[in-house]
Amino acid sequence: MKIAVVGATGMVGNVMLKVLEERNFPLTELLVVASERSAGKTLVYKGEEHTVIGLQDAVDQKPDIALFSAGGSTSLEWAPVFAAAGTTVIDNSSAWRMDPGKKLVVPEINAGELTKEDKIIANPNCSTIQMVVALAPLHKKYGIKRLVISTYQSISGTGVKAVQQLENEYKGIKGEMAYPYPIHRNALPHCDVFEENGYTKEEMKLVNETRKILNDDSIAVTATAVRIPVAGGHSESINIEFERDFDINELRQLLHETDGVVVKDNLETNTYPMPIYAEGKDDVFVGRIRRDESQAKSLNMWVVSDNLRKGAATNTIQIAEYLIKQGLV
Ligand code: A2P
Ligand code: 11C
Repeated sequence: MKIAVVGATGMVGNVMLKVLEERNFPLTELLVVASERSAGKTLVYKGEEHTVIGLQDAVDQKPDIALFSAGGSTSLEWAPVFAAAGTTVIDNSSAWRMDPGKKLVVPEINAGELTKEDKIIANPNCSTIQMVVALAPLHKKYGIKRLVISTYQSISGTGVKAVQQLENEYKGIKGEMAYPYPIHRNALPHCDVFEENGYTKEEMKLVNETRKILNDDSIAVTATAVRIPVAGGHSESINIEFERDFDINELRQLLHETDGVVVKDNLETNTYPMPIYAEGKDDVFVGRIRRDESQAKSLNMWVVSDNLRKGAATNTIQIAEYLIKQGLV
């Protein structure tokens, strides 16, 4: 398998290289791809240096799979070029997610829909992925009617500029701002840009991507996405109203048995998921599982995961692993 990582010098690209190495991904050749700005730079994979190449050079080398994380405009322009050359693209940007002709995949849930004809496959947004991994088995068993979500998102989701802003603020240095306000000692109810309906793009990703992945447009979803000064790992408070009632112990057991989910929920020992423990791990951590006592058939839970791993790099690589295992590339 010849694999290209497009955006290899970026934050997610960097984690992709790390995750490929950790999982001993079955690659025979690795192409690290970035913009002309990075030409000549080298990146290390399994102790070996790889020189960064440009996009056209990568297309010409016809990789079997290209893992893209180089922003939406690069994906819109270049994913079809790779696909036309026979490469299967797995794209981490928002460019193709809601395209009706493209699949939006979380392997634990809907990888079974993939075929050899899928040449551009979309990877969902980080805050959506971690939520649907926990929701999918609950939807199957109890039917989700409505979701009310509040997110507490790490600055790493914004990128290098935001990490730098927080560091500067810690040190009291004036520098470039990724956000319109300080993030240190603050919480910004503002992730990604505002849309005409008063919601942010990040909030609307939670609405639209969730329905597409769970293949159910009848689910009502409303969200508030908040940026907090956490280095890595997104947290989410999720209120779920089900169609059918549940037994809380059975529901808890179902989550225990779900692939990719780790239940961390013991009030006696103050055990609950937190970003400092989720960071660097590939699982989705679920805790504070309890009945919503204000409404019938309703539940509250708290879901945390590393946004750069399961929320981005790991999910993309799991899709690639599935394609290889099923002989779809
Ligand atoms: P470069 O480092 O050369 O700018 P991040 O999301 O952390 O900002 O990273 C974005 C990634 O996408 C980087 O690897 C960046 O490369 C790459 N990238 C951005 N624009 C382009 C482009 N027009 N062509 C190729 N790669 C790009
Ligand atoms: C954030 N979810 O935390 C974003 C980052 O649509 O892929 C990823 C944006 C995207 O701000």
